[in-house]
Amino acid sequence: MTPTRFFFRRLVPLTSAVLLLGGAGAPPQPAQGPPTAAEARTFVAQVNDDIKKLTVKASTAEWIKNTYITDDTERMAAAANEEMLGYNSAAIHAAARFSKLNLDPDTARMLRLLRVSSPLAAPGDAARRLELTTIGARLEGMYGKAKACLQRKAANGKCLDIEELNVLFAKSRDFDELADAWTAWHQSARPMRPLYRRYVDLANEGAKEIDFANMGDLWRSAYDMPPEAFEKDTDRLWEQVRPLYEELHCYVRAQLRSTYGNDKVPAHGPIPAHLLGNLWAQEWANVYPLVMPYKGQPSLDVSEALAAQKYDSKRMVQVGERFFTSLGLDPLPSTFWERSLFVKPRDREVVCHASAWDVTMDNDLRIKMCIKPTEEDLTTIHHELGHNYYFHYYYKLPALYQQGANDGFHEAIGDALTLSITPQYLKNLGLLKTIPTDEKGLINVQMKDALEKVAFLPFGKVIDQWRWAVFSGRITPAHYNEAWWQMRRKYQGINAPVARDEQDFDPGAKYHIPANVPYTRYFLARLLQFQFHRALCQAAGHKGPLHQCSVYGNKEAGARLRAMLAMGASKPWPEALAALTGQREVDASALLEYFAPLRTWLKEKNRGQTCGW
Ligand code: X8Z
Ligand code: ZN
Repeated sequence: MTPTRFFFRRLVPLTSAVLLLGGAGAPPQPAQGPPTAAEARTFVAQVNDDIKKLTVKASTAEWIKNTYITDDTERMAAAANEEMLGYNSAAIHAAARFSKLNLDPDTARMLRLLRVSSPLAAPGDAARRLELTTIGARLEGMYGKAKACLQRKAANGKCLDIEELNVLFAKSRDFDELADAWTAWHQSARPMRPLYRRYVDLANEGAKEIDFANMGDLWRSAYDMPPEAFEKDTDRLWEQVRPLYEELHCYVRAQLRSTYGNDKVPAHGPIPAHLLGNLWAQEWANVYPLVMPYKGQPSLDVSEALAAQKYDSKRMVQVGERFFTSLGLDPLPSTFWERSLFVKPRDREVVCHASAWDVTMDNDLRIKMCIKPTEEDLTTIHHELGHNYYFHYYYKLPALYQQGANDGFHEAIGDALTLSITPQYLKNLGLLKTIPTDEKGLINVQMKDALEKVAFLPFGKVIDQWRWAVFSGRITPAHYNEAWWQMRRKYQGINAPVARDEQDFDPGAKYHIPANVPYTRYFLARLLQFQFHRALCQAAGHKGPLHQCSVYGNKEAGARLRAMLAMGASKPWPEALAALTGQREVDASALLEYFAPLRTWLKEKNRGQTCGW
């Protein structure tokens, strides 16, 4: 994802939405004489139209590039993004004329959104702008095409793509095989280093031209509060959940020690990053079999059932859609089924990293994903459909409002629903045979959930801790990799499995860095989704512990959700949050409530251990 997309309504991973510019190229010219509120309203209306046209153009080029990576499609995407970003900065400058006026709330809000809605700002100079978008398209293409060529003799020079690597990381328990695969994948990011450095310089130049200190300052300004306050808030949230993460880390490290040996996993230090069942150590559910609290309990292995029952990708997406329609939300349009990409094509390179789109900003919903019959992919399908349902319920709003309340909201919708995928629900689908009924079974389920949700929290924070410091110049190119691992150690308590140096560019091995997708959104979403879940459960009249609630089939919960989705970005996010939950702040209380049983259990298990690293 290149920057552009962000705007684009695309995906979302990106930002979502929209912005930018109009096809024709230039924003409306100022009227004669002093600016007026009426002129500002006309200006905003025109900008919304222009943005829609330019976004559709860029989004179309992006879709084609993402589903068919070639030099040509990269060039087309770079050109469309260049045009969009050029309009964007021109419109931001033109809008400065209205800054002292007393404007109606919608006009004022849309002018604020205009400044911050694109996660990429580009220089006013067209050649430098094209250089920036060309590098952006190239970086994402490099990630999409990357392969990990294994070095161990036993591997026979085999090269794996990202899908094959994910399978290896999910299943392998061979320390050396994992280290080899980890090293090979990270090797593929090395050539991105000089490109990324230039990308940062050009993007910062663009951000400064629209009066931000740097790109990080621009990103942090998109939350309806001063950027410094937002940064503080993310620290506050991390401190709320850090104790739970440290308990989980402590227990998992001890279990990995018994699997891999005391010589491989330290008693007190960071965990080697390749042992957590995931290439980036971001979610750890794949090591559940190694850390399962109680043996002899019902199996929670949904992947096995999906494969055994020969679920194909379409059927998996239908399972996801059914969750949304069970809440009374609309079925997906027929074009979704015709235009989406569900399966990795055999004859061309694509960006397999999952994303959701509304390419023509007209309910043209799609997902792009290389689906495999695994539980992880079933969860990701719900995640992506959450984006699509947001698009669906706000696509009639002005372009500048076609975004999530903030980008964390966009990421949290589908995830909130997956919190209702309880063992009982899976049993009804025929994907689990028996379900846990007692306290031991409950702790097993909570452990599996925590490996996905809690383990992710520091990862969700660290990516942009690094990027914010890179954009501000606090981390210089000479220390890109060293700083990366310092932060990974500090927040996640993990270490690189093999020696690293400044030839390496390990940040580039994670999609969102070459694709320039801001990442704090996922950190926020991990907390917001529990707040949404708690509110939906209340709406559904659920009584009892939060972790036992499923809102599947509940129309009241669906109506509440739909009302928030339909707001798009038309109101500051605390109002959207209040509309659904009654709260005006993001906080970890719902997540902590959900995991209360596991936390008590972990404390007991870790008693006597020295936790931390
Ligand atoms: O990138 C994604 C989605 C697309 S917005 C598949 N996620 C993050 C990641 O994979 O790193 C979802 C969870 C975190
Ligand atoms: Zn997403």
